[in-house]
Amino acid sequence: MSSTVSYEAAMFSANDFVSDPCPSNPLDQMVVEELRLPPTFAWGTATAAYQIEGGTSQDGKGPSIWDIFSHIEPSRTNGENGDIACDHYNRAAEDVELMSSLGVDVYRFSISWPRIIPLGGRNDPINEKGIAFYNNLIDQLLDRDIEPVVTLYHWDVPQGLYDRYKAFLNTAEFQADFIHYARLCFTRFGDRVKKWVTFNEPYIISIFAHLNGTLAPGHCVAEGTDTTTEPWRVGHTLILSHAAVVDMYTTEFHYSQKGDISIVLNGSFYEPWDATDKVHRDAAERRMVFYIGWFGDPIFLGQDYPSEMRAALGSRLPAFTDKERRLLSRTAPNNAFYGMNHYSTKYARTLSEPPAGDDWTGNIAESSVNKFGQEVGPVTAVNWLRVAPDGFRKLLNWVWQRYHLPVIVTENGCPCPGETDVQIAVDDKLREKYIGLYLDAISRAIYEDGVQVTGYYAWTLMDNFEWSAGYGSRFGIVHTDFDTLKRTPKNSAYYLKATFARRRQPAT
Ligand code: GBH
Repeated sequence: MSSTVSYEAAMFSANDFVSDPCPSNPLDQMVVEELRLPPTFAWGTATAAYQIEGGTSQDGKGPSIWDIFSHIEPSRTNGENGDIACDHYNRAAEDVELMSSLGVDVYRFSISWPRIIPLGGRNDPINEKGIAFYNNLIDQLLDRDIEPVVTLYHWDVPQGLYDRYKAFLNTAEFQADFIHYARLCFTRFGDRVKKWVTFNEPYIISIFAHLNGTLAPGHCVAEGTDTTTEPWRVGHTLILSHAAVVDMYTTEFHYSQKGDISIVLNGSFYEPWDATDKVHRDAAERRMVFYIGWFGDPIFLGQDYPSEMRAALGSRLPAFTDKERRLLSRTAPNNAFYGMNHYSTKYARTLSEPPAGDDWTGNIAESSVNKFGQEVGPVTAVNWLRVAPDGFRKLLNWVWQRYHLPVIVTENGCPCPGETDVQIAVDDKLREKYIGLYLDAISRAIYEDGVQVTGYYAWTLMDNFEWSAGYGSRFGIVHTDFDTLKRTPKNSAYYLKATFARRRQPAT
């Protein structure tokens, strides 16, 4: 592997860059080489139901926790909500056409659970109109030779289940309802859908929704919830519900449908805040174990939680029963791929004083600047997202060495400054460069490091409802005008089409 890129020239702050990019900023020194990718490598775009669909109570859809979260206290979502979003529910045909014109191989989308089971539970009525929407979408994609990759859960649990038993906080009830919902999806869509993702980003569901409270349902200390144990209970529920659905797919559907199923884990790569000091090197490693190993070890290795977590969290971390351990060891080999959502790299440092009662990191602080004042990479339109392709390559290696599964990059992308204005948005050189560099990192991981990486899905097809940032942060390769709902491809969309054509040429 190549040595760590250093960004000593990074003299600007986030704000300087946004308003007045420095002509000699280190981004200029990062050069896209357009390295080759395998001819079979698949590229696509990704979205999530609540972020794009709108039609929030159309045709019998029930409310999800996001409908309620964004309406009860709009300050939590920049005063905005997903009532209309991109109105994809009424414009799916146009969006499929758009993807077809961009030449995507794959479209990763999520199903809105309350659209097809409005109240969510295993004894609740099914909404055939919701099912018809996804049937049409899948058929339209296949008509255009676009492979549907379907996420069962991207953060929008039916409010009905939250009201009944607090959703993820009740492991047995949630697992039973999720199995029922997943079985309905496999039965109705599995003849045509051959790649399934159970959950998008269990870490975010556990920590951001049940500890920080920045995402729905917004549990946090201020709301009076027990943040010392809730996130770990939620994580436990997610792991066991994933495993139960993999088991069910394997025994009931795989022989006839022959699809692949897995989960999507997100995570940054962590560099030590001071690479000369072992305590900080250990901290960087420990941060990834607490972030990724938390879910990856039980799900992909069929093991208990990482020992570092057991040691640090004690009884805050639930125990797996013998029966649950058998489920995990039975299902681990059936995870067909590792779904990786990845955006950026951070520094990790050990804290000298352990923080108060509910530390969830393994006693670590994160930052974008290291001990020596070096930035981990040039900033994009958001401070947490730095351009750091070497970290991406290292994370691909880390995941490959730990889990030995082919990786699909199920999300990657960035927002650029000033993108509300369509004129500025279309000229998205920063995104183009970010994508170009990250694809080079994949090429190096494949050809120089021997990591299996089989696909890349750009996050996201079009600017959409970016959760707590509302419509304020734009990750699309297509610009969305939220007044007229007009879609305008940005240059990065055409770049993706062109670069994959160049990179995937068979060797001569
Ligand atoms: C993904 O999550 C989601 O799957 C997708 O829906 C979303 O639109 C996309 O990212 C873009 O954000 O301010 O330092 O606390 C990525 C997980 C969680 C990463 C929130 C950034 C904020 C970092 N994200 N996190 S910080």
